[in-house]
This record gives sequence, C-alpha cells and structure tokens, in this order.
Amino acid sequence: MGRIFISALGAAMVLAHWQSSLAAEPVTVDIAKFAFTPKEITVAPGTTVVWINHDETPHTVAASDHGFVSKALDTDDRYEHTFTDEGDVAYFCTVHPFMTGVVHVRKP
Ligand SMILES: [Cu+2]
Repeated sequence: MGRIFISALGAAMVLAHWQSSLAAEPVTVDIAKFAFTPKEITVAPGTTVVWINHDETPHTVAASDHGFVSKALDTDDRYEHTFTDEGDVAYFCTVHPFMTGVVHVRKP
C-alpha cells in the first residue's frame, strides 16, 4: 500500500517536472526565404519563442494585435517573446506583410 502511494507520488513529481521543463524550453522559429518556419506553432503558456533571421534581408516580427514588435532584424539577429496568456497570436513582418505566422498558446 505504502509502496504504491510512493510510486504514484514519484510519477506525479516526474510528470510535474516534465511539464515545467516543457514550458521552460524555448521554441525557435526560423526566418528564411521570406517565410516563418514553422509558420504555425503551439506552445504552453510561459514559453519563450525565439525568431532567428537567416535571410540577407532585414525582417521584423510584429503581433497583429500590437502586443509586441521587434526592431528590424539583420542576418543572424534574433528576437524573443514570452507568451503568458492562452490564445492565438497572429504575427507578420512589417517590411513584407505577406510573411505571416501564428503562435497558438495552449495549456498542455
Ligand atoms: Cu520581412
């Protein structure tokens, strides 16, 4: 009986640790060939998303709801934003508005 309780507690602790490490792990979106890749991502609340520009052309990352906007990113520049609230955040490049992406923020 006691042993079962302890293993259940251990499993719960492992799960809690796994979930918190999931939320803490940054997610990378590549900016290349005038596109965000992956174009759509789903992350847990509290996740930091890092955009890295691999193009020779400057790009920006701007939320459609004006929640955040990066400066112009030169080659190899990165911009990061931490998503705290659940929801869908559409974003685009202000220099090339046809470049769009979405971050879905969902509890795991
Ligand atoms: Cu751009």
